[in-house]
Amino acid sequence: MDRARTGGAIALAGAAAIAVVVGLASSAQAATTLGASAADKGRYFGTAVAAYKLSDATYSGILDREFNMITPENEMKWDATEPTQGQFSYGSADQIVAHANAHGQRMRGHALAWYSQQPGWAQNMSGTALRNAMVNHITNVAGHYKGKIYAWDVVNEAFADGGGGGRRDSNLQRTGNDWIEVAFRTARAADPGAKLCYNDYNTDGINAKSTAVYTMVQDFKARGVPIDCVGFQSHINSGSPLTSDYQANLQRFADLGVDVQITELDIAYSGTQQANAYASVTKACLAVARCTGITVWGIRDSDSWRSSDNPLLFDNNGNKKAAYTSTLDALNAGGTTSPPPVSTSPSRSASPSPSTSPSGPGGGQGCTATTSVNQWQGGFVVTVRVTAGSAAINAWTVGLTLPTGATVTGTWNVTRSGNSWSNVSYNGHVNAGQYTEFGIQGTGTAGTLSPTCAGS
Ligand code: G2I
Repeated sequence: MDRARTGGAIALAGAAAIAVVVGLASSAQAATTLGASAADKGRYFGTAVAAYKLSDATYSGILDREFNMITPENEMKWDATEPTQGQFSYGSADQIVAHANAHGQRMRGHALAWYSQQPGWAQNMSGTALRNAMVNHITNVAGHYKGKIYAWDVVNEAFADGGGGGRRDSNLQRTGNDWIEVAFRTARAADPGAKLCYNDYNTDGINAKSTAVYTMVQDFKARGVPIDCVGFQSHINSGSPLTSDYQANLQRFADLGVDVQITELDIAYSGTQQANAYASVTKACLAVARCTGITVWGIRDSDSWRSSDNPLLFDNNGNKKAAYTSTLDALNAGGTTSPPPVSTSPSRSASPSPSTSPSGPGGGQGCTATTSVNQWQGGFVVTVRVTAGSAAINAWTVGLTLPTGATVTGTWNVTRSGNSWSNVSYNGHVNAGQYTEFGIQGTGTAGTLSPTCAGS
């Protein structure tokens, strides 16, 4: 990586972005925020958000500076979204989604089916009535947010703690062991573009509980149950410590053909021990190609569900802690030396900076595109994967022609112009050898596709 390269774009108020070419001696330049650094590695860095805190300027200031993925801490749970059966209430969750849209952040949805935080009416249900209520809930909530969610925690915390390796008892579990796969199939039908995750805690090392989840994922993949990702909450504390097999555990799940994500990270250690543990978790994610991102469970220590443990990256006043610095350093150190992304600055423009690479065309800035098709009677979803070549790219366009009779009804993570499909603001930058994905939903038959890719 000894090429000079293009510098950043400066957005002028109300005017088009102009590219400023800056010759850099080296392409390595440390990113200064968690989100930008993670994006530089083809990943995201997110946090849990409470809607009622968005009006707190310190809170939202840190949120919008540092994080490019948001999980609603409570606002998308069953008790919040369907307090009365059949009557849906999306106000607080919509507020968070609107904030994310306004600030170029993506959304993780949390959580469609869970034994906890059920509304009272569901807690009192059982059998077929509860099963039907769960399906109706997932259909409505995932449908309401269709196209707006990067990944859903479809099922949360369904396995028992301890050595038994079995399912947790709950009213949902008592509707029949297939409730989890029914939840995933229902979510896929409601929002075919969202990644569908299973999410749990105390599964952060190789143990009986994580192995039980592993066995389920293996079975789902073998039988074609739609599962795309596994979330590892990673609520680390002395009773549930960070273990040396953390990375190996992520890797064994990734090897099953699912993405893995750290979904609710907080670490109830202090000082250097906490900083080191955050760095270890970050390095583990960066070392696993299919670990697509890290989410911490809150911003300041005072925002934490267990605030007395001070388990987060910012102190009560919003100052960066040692754990913040170690996390950012680990992000910056991980992976290859690639340029800071054009797509993650707070003043991002809607389109990527024009490419004016001094190395010119053919300077190794290529990409390849591959497709996978999920076809059913009358409809399809095409997932297109854009993989950068031997150098990072900052923008891409895929050429893809669908057969006559196929009609596009929805897309995600992409902007379309006829048969040209180009990156959106947050996914133009793809590190060397890394990939990003976009989706096309349609009616008719997708057939055999021959995509081309141009990167710059
Ligand atoms: O418990 C930590 C997390 C474990 N994994 C699943 C997550 O969804 C869970 O998050 C926590 C939230 O951080 C808390 O904020 O889930 C708790 C509920 O299980 C949340 O606490 C609840 C309180 O228990 C309620 O009394 C309160 O009404 O927050 C609610 C909204 O503020």
